[in-house]
Amino acid sequence: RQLKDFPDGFLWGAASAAYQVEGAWNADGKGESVWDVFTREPGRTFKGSNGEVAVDHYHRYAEDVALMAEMGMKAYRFSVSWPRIFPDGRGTPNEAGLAFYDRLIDALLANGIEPVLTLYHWDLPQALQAEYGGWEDRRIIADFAHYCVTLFQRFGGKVKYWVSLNEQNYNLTNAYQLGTHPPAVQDRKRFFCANHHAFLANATMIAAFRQHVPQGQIGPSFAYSPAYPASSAPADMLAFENAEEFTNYWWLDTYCFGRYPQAALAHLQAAGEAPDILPGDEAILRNGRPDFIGVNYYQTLTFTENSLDGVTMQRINTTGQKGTTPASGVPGLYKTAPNPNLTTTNWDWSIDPTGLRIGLRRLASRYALPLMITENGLGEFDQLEHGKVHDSYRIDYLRSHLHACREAITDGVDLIGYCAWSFTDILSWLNGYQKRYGFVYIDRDETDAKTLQRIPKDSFYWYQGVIANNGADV
Ligand code: GCO
Repeated sequence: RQLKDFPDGFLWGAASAAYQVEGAWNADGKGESVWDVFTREPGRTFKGSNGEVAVDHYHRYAEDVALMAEMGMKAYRFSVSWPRIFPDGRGTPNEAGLAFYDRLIDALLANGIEPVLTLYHWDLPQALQAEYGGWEDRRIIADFAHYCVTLFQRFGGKVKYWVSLNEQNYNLTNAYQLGTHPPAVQDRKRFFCANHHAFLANATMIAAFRQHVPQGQIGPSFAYSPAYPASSAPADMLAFENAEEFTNYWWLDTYCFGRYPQAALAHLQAAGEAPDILPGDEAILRNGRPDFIGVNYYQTLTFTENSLDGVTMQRINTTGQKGTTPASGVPGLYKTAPNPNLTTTNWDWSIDPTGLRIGLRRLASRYALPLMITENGLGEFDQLEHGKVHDSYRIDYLRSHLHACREAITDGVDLIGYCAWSFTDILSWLNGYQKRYGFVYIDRDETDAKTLQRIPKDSFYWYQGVIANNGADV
């Protein structure tokens, strides 16, 4: 069987997020985000690392865009910092904040790089968290829409691809179940309510996007870990079905069909954990169908049955010590199990390129939408040796996943782009700089910003070649 080529105009890219790269945490009128406040609390992050400087992309964006151009990148996915635009979360926009993104977007366009703009990558204005609890209050819907419409009006003429919410599933699971992201709550009812408001905010903003940017494309980025059953035993198959509904379709069905998956909703209603759904909410959700699904793919997860008094949600591995991640699950429904067929990264994430092909096929047939890989990559301890980083492990990882993309395209999946995570090394939210993902090494660590010099890794030159021949060799 002949593998299909990547389509013409395929968006070969790489990605970042404002908090993880920009630094300049209080420059030019920027307000505080929840992460600025959270990282000041002792013990929240590895060695107390924070985004005050990060990799100083705010001041070095021109140098970074020049490296993107050298690499031949066709797309750059970045996020806008909401508190840079609205220091208090709402009101009158901060012109200096908007001007920064004008400069960045214009530099990208001047180099033939398509901007892919993420509206929300977790850096909620602290003012809104303090005033009404952020995502836990319905006032967030109007405030988020106001922020988004401000960006639609300002950038709608030059940005075609927009990502609505980044990894709502992962971020809010950390924020309201694991207690590892702000506001560090552990309460399932509050978790589902915060998600419900995020869904309403997402759909409301997408409806506004239709008016303001009619020629644009918008979709969420979802942290997608396709589920596998640990065995073909019916109890494991049922656990797998439960996990698909609770860990994937809860978000994807709601984004794409405007309704919650039925078995999961019935279970939550019986448990008293369902979100408060008001009259009119369903109509709002149905009006927010995206144009594409952004897929953040790192791994598959394998599930087995879980007893009623069994395993609950567990903290994730933030140490990079292999084999330390405990099983995690919901009693009576499912829990994770090791997959003996797969190797893992130092953070215990399974390495599964075939799982990417399977996942892309599942999404394409269930939702009948184009797909864009908005993140995929390998977080590892990198070593700078004599001014070089020989990251052959990253090249292997990326090559095998791009091959899986090509196979998925041959399977008929409408895949429009691939944004590797990440372009430069970036601040990991919880892991500091020990877990690096970039094509470009940054000379700094958690406590010392050092020179912040940009040093292309071996993977940089490899990806440059992939882009130059449109992926013909993967
Ligand atoms: C980390 C994470 C992030 C996420 C990204 C999700 O180490 O902090 O891996 O980099 O992948 O922000 O969208």
